[in-house]
Amino acid sequence: MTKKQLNIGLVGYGFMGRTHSNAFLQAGRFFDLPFQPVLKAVCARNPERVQAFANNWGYESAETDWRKLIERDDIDLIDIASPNDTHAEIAIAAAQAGKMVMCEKPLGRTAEEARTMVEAVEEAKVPNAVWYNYRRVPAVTMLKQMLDDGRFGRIFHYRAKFLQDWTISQDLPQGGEGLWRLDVSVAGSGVTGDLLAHNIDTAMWLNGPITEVVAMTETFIKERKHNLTGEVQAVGIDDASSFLCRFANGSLAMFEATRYARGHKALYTLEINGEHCSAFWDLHDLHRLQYFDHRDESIVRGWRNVHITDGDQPYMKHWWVPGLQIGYEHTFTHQFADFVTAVGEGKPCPPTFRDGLATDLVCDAVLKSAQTRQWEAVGEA
Ligand code: SOE
Repeated sequence: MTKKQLNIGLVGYGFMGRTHSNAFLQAGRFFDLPFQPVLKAVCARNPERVQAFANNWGYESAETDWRKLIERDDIDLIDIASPNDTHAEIAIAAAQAGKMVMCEKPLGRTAEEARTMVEAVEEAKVPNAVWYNYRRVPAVTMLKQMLDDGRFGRIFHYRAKFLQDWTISQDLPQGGEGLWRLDVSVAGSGVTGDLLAHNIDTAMWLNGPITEVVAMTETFIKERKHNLTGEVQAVGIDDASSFLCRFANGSLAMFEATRYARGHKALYTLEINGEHCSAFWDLHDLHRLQYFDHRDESIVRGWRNVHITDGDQPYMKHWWVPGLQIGYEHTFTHQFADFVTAVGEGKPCPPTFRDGLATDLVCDAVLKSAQTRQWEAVGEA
């Protein structure tokens, strides 16, 4: 029997447009989905380049105006992979047109913006999700299962960081394609919304809500030439952002993100310490979970280095044979496969827009605390 189609309209063809397109192509090949994903159209402003992207990835058509994409009757799902300042307008229009919506992180540039997006998808009752892909690294998903099983007992500490080094040069301009992450009017914030948001999303998924934060941020390079105006302009983003916080479950945490950690390209690590167990995970070694269980027999007690490639570990039965690894791109495939499966079952697929709002609320509290130099409460999603 041929499956009903799920017709996708992608907005944006940068790095994230590629990760999402790859997921759309792979998900139905490796997972038994209730619908057949179809790459119906891709939309971006430059007509030649959007057509070239469509040809390369197999999109049936190309558009240059996202409003026209949303008006099309043959599109079921709008996927937003364009810069942060476009998320809200596109998502709200898509929801109002009755389309399912998936959106790159962070959901909004601010929690206020994110809330308008939540209201739109919830009012329209359309399936929605935010691409916080790191939840779907098999080792991270397995850690979630182990925590939910209660193995760790009471949780005392959580620790996470995300370090990069690509903005250290004073000569790097801000703004425009590829560099909009440095332009605060487009991005909303710097590493807080771009990197810490990943840490926060995973942390709240694993360990529950964050209730209050105290933070510090720094902008190391205060002025950069703007690619669009050609003028040297003040830099409004945070280059580094660190915070302490409390979770609702009583545990304490430390988070740190920067783009000024020479030698680190995408060093996302997390650690959780509970009454019985601890675990540590590192994106640069993403298929491994370091795990310690104090209840092990004392003479052999120690850190286990678990290689997550076996069929009974999350997602792995869909891939190769035990022992063979998968990578970064698979996290997007997992998220899309889960999303399509949930649509088939009429269930939400976390992280939903409301979960994305919860992360934006923590980001807002972090940025506020860095200004006030006080503890700040996190608002309710
Ligand atoms: C920034 O360099 C970036 O590409 C983020 O925008 C992504 O969300 C992160 O996964 C990798 O780093």
